[in-house]
Amino acid sequence: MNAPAPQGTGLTPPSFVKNPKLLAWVADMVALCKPAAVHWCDGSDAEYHMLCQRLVDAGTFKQLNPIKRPNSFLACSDPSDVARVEDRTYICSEHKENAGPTNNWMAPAEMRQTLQPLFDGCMAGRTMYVVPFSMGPLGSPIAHIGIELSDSAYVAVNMKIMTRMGQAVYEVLGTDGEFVPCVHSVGAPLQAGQKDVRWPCNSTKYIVHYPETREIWSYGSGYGGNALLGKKCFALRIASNMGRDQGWLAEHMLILGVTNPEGQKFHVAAAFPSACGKTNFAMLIPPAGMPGWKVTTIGDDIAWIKPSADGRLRAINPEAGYFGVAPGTNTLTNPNCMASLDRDVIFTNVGLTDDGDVWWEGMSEAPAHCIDWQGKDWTPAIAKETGAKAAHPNARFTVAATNNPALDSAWDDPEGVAIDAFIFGGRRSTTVPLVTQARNWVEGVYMAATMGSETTAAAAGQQGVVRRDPFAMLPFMGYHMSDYFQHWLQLGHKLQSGGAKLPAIFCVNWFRKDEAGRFVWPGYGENMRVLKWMIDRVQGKATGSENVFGVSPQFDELNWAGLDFTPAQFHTVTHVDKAAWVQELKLHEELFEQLAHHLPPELPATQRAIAQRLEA
Ligand code: SAT
Ligand code: MN
Repeated sequence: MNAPAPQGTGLTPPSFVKNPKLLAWVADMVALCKPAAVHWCDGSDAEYHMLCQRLVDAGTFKQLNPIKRPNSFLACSDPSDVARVEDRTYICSEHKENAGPTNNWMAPAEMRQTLQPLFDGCMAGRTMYVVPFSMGPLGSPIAHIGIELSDSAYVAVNMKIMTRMGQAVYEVLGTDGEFVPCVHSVGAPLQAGQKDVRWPCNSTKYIVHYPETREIWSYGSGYGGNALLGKKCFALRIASNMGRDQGWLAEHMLILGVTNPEGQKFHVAAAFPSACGKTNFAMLIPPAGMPGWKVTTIGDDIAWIKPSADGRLRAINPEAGYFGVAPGTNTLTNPNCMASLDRDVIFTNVGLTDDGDVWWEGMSEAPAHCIDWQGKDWTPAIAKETGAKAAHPNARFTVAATNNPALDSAWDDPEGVAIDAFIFGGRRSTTVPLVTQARNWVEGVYMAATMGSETTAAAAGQQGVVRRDPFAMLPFMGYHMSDYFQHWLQLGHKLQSGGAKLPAIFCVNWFRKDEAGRFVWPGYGENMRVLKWMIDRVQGKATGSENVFGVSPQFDELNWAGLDFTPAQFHTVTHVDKAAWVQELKLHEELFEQLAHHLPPELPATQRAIAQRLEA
């Protein structure tokens, strides 16, 4: 992935690094990983361009046509390294019980012994990049610093886009600041004279978290959340531990601002599993029938949320860029996103067109020919015959938030934005209504805890199976899931008893299908109609009607201007089918059995109340 590194360069740290703990740790890691050189990233544009050129020279990057897609590159990964590897992801807490039944666990001492021989010499022949980054606005009271050591230049350039990366981080860190150490290797040492491959990786993979010592060790993969350690590893798995200890929340949530025609602004944080349209929702453009409404993006994937002095929950986006799913994105589903991708983008695993641009399924009319993500010829005829895809279903773009035309003016505010509502959504073909509001905080936590979703291509493994995905955090929870439910309940209780008004909690499902298997709700920009109802509820303007599960809108409470959606269709996406819910509650029960140890009693109590309403 890197041109052969000049032996021994960078071993003397630059003068701007003044943190003794950091210097000692890097020295230890150099001794362990034995890189040929060390590059201390300064985060400058010049450095970014130099590293991109290095990746082009190594064959990892292809520079796209500079007229069509200025300053943009395409990387195609090894076909075995295309998504997060959940079965190789570990929470290595001292006690197994603290990882809980939903995480893989190994005792820290045993894991360290396992990793030691893998990391010993793992960077031979390569450069170790020292990547200093801040999750959240530099110096924000909600932000935290990490340092990633990686032997992948691809990781270094992606981290430049995805985080606040560079020399300024060392100033915030000072001589005694705290940082989360993150070690990453693709696990492909180069012997003297050995030719590198385009996408080095290893069939042995470990994504390891030590929650007590707040460390991350990742081996064998160069892809996405496996390798960009600020994202799921730090901002969710490690940060959820910090949040529990320090009284805040690290959530798999987008954050958006929504402004009504009167100019009043509200903020919403919404949790959906990976590849369920979070980026689309965060960049939503209201339909023509709803003039005066405006949605602005604070974040598209992760929220760090802390109670402020006035008892309100304030959220920041710890990231600075978007690592979004490309397939299905187009000027109709997400015009703001398409505009964001005009320039300065790193694409991974999409198709390369004959004029040096990119293409993916669902982007536009198919080109007559392109090179698919595996380097093979692709034509519509080949696709029809073999099912071959130009882009991998988990193909991604990496782009700076500042490219987004709908970026919220407060997206970089160190104080964050005050949250008015939480939304929890899964991908469910049946059972779960379009939108339901919880009657109180406990019921909202119940909704979030029992969320289910059909699995997507964001994780390796079978797709389309319904699994419970509490808070959309199943793959990202850094400790015992039941303790996390308890943390949410406690935080709500504490804020409420302090007199604060808690955010409203809603559960949504954009993905319900009819008997013929077609999506019924149009989704995308039309989701604004549901969002408006939520804002109406927050303002006490809509009555809704109670069902067994919570409060749902009546047909007339949604704004239908410019959309042909019949009461019958509305019924299809909102009705609560009793038999289906009896089944659904059994699945909730299974989850609660799995999580029985530590499970807050409020949750089974809520379930009993729903069961009783179903029987009534
Ligand atoms: O974790 S990734 O960043 O690779 C993608 C996702 O699951 O959302
Ligand atoms: Mn995500």
